[in-house]
Amino acid sequence: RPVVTRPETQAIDMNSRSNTLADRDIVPSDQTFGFLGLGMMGSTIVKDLIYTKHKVVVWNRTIDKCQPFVDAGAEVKDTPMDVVEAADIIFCCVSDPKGAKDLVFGNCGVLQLKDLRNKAYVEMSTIDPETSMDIGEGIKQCNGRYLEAQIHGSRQEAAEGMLIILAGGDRTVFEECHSCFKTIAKNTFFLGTDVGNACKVNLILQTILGVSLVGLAEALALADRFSISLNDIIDIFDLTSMKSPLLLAKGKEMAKGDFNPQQPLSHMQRDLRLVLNMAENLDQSMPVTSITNEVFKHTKRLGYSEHDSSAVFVRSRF
Ligand code: NA7
Repeated sequence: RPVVTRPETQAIDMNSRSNTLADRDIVPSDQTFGFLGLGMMGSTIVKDLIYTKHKVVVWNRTIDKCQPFVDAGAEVKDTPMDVVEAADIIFCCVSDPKGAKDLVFGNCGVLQLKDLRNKAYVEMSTIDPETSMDIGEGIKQCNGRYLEAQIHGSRQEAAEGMLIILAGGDRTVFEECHSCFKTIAKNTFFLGTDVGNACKVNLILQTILGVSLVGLAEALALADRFSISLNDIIDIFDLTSMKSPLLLAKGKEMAKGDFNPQQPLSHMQRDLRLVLNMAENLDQSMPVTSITNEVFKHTKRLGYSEHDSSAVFVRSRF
């Protein structure tokens, strides 16, 4: 088993701005936006929302992470429930379905407020359709409005304001989030009022990504066994009709052994697990995705959870 160094945690640069923001001509909504979860994605999004003059109230489980946002003008609250009390529209962006549910149904969670009239809840954490429906139902039972707004894209794309938003649920909330979505995303899709559809679309896109990465890793590992230069393979790949910006970038990372987490491997494996659960419920056979999931699971066991998904190459080289 190789000795694996954890990737360095990158501090959020509060002064960096995506070049795209200047051209977007954003008129901030005058509503107050709550934000639960200041991980890499949440931080990047909130930083840009503050920059575009949105009123923001934040909370994060590890409270220290809130300070730079308070310094930049946001208000901080002690619990998710307090954020809901102080805001009109509340975004949530945490690691997984369990975390997303805890924040809504748990102690000091969103539903402790009981009456969510005039409040809207927007789930940005990557979750499965069932979790989204449960959250949506809980919010509606307390008279609140619910939108799932899945964010598709890497941390780099978030930093450049180039995410894609896949939304479903309450259309009025979607419209009221317009200036926020315009700040953080290059495209925004409303996929209908049925809660769950946006989660399905996001996970389907993640399936394409996961399977492609494992294929790329195996092919490059074979080249490596033949002592063929990986850079030559990538240069030739770039000339073919198979090339894509993402596969080229990931191929270069694999060749360099640079697994700085743009999309952490643990998130990729979580997504594949959610995809396989969805498929199981439908008796849909997904043999390639199942094997892809096993490959990512094994790479996680080797110590690469927090590295980029491209670290799957390390396992392929064994
Ligand atoms: P990160 O950088 O790993 O951050 C994860 C965030 O989720 C971070 O704020 C965590 O709080 C928070 N978290 C995780 N579990 C919980 C629970 N149980 N309760 C409360 N808060 C929790 O992930 P990213 O920002 O890159 O990604 C976030 C989502 O966006 C993810 O679903 C992606 O697929 C899209 P902490 O700071 O550790 O206290």
